[in-house]
Amino acid sequence: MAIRKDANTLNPNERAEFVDAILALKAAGIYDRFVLRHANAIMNAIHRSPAFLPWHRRFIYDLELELQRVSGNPDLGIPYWNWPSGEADAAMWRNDFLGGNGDASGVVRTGPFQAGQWTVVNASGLPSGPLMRTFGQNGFPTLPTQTEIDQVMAITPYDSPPWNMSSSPSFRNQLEGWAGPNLHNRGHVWVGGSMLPMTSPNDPVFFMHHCMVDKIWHDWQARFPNQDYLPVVGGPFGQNLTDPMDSTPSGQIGSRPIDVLDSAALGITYDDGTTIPQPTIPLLVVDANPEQFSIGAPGETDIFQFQVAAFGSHTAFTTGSSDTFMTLFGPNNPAAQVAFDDDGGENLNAQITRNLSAGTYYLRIRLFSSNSTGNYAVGIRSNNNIPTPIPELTVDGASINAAISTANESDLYRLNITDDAIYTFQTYGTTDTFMTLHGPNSQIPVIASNDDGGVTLNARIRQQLTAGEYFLRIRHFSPIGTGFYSIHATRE
Ligand SMILES: [Cu+2]
Repeated sequence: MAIRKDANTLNPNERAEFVDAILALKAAGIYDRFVLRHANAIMNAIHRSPAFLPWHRRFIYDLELELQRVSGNPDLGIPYWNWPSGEADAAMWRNDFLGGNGDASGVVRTGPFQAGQWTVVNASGLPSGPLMRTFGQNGFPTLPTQTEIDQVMAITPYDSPPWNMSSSPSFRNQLEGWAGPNLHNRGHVWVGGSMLPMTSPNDPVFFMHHCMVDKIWHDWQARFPNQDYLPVVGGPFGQNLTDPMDSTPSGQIGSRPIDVLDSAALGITYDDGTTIPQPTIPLLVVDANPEQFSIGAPGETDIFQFQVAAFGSHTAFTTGSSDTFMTLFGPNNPAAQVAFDDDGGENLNAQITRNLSAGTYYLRIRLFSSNSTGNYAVGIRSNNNIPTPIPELTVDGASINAAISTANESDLYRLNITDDAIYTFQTYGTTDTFMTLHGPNSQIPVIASNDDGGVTLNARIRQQLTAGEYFLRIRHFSPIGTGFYSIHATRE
């Protein structure tokens, strides 16, 4: 659990622990890999765009995990540079912490990162001289004030078209500094020197600066729990909620905005006790009358949950005159996107029909335009009153050949277990299958799950089971993947 503190309030031991951990990562070559990850990312993919905040949240979080590892302290958090708490005279610029401003030619000659002890790297990773700082000399003589931070904290929505430096109204754009009082950009420019180019993580203050940016976003999320990351869809590739954020080799699975929206889930806390309260999510009852809700503020998203008791076709829909946009997540995972829709229902209403396994699902509803407000009604209906027969997989019997034929599909199998014994369930073929085992006598409780325990990318679960009815669910590891597989069950 990272505990992130105001950098200007750390005690000498905490300052030494942070500095030693940074120096250890530098000596191991790990620190410079972070510099290159930032320097070699595409400028406009990670700045001047919605992914600015989630990309940098992920970036500093990954460094924090490395700091925790080398220090042996699982609670070590990156300190945040609380801009209003002091300028060149602030405690963080002391000689036992970051060192201070550069000399007349900008060279840092004090503290642990001074010339001769710390060498910066260029975008190719080659040594390129000492750390440089020129406090307040590049057009911004002062740092952001609390009043200016509060002013940006009041802005909604998260972001808006055209999703760039001209977006307005946009919390992201003002926090980044292309509009409004200028928070993030100003910090880089105020420090100057090594903090100006894309290699700016060369100066360890970069991580404290972005920790402050991240804290402001975190506080804003707590203040506006119904304001979601935007765009969900429709923005440039790399900027939408479930896009990979960076097309360079450093941007891989796990680096989507949706993966980092909840900093509490990443184990991050702030010393002033700000945590994001978990709102209670209204429950929609399947086959009940649609319920009325409204989007009262531009950019707002309403979140609902509903329970599917048994596998079958279900339709989530809205009615009314608003142009709604709907995204469905689950089962049992509010971040696992199943489908989204804009105008699949009556007129401009959203509607999603899918075969759903048993479990809890989450529905997020917003208006297509992030600038409008309006009323709508939402409902969930089950389409098959006749239960769909679930294919039975016979232990030590024939394999069943099947396919994941569309994105997000999952196949369900029934197992009739008559003896207490160890059983093995396994897929075969070239598809990267993912398997979950549920039961006994219910499709909901998860007993085991597996991705690649079988041959190559196949899934395999070996489990002791008592007599009863069990269910196996097979999906593709990737939410958009499809392919053929066969499934087989054996008993030991
Ligand atoms: Cu950056």
